[in-house]
Amino acid sequence: MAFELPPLPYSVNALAGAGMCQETLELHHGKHHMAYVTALNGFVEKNADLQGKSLDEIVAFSNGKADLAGVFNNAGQHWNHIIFWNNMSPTGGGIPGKLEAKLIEDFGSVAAFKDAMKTAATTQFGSGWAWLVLDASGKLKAAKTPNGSNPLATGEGKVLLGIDVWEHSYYLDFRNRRPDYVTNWLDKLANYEYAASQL
Ligand code: MN3
Repeated sequence: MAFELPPLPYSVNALAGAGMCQETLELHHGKHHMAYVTALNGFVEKNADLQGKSLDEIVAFSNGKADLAGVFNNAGQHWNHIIFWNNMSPTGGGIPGKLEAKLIEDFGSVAAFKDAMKTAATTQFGSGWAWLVLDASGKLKAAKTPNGSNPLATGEGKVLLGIDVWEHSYYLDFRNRRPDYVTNWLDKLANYEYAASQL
């Protein structure tokens, strides 16, 4: 069965008041994410090794294989964007008590957590992602990956939040100011209810 573009969990103009305009979402979801899904389905159609595998299995199978780099990039980006849409909310920014306590325990404070995420996001050179993950020892930490990679591929832990720092995610709203996009994302767009549900 072919992979499909999931619908956004909110309307296409729902995040405009929180710093992500309708045009950004239309292009990012309807064009960029759609292109990853279309490319992935094209690879699966031509490669029997990929057929019948789940998205997670395709990411794992193609990870590190030079001849499957295109498969990995597009499968990874499909996986990453499914999380990304669920990681945002028109009423984002509020941190549930359970998650807040864990952030304070592992980062020292909510401000230190946000600083760690901003550092990961702004030091990712070029395109990629910043992540909040729960590592194997049960500790929350900030991580970053280039291009279409993710913590599923690197084994860095279970994802609670992923911030897309490809320019297509912020250029219409914040131009070249990635730090401002990330600060706004953490303060106004982040769906911490979703993150807490993954604990
Ligand atoms: Mn993107």
